[in-house]
Amino acid sequence: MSRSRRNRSTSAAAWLPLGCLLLLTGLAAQGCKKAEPPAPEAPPVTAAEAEAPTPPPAASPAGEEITIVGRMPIEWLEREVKVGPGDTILWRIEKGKHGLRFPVQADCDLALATMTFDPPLTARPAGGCESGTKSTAGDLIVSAKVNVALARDLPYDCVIHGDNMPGLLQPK
Ligand SMILES: [Cu+2]
Repeated sequence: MSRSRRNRSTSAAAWLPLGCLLLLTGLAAQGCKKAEPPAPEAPPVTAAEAEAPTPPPAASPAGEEITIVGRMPIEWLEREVKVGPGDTILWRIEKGKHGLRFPVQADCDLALATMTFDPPLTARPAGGCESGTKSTAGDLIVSAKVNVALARDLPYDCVIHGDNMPGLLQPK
């Protein structure tokens, strides 16, 4: 059985060069090459389909400006805030003296890996990182441009008031 099949295919294959020769004697040497592999023309279609989903990411840069104010009695008014790539977070003073603090090193690491702080945060001797402090109403403590989506909730608190003044950034 298998032998006869082989013989058939061999004989069929033997005919192809003949067809090529016939074409070669005519104009189209390339026409013969195209006739041999019909399969290679299929992949380009899937490649074109794969290119289609790319446009959406370009639309994300239009982020929003999110303000979080520190005030007295001690609190971040916007205690839980959802943020995403393209957003800019502004920590401002309403009343009292406050600063942004990530007291846990892993949270500081996540913050620095996903956002650009202006002015830059500084390392704390006890671990984590923090901004400077401000105390005049309306003053900007620090801003953070979100570059990458958060993979989890990101807690922070206050340089002056510590964990009595908790805040939370959440992924959108
Ligand atoms: Cu505070």
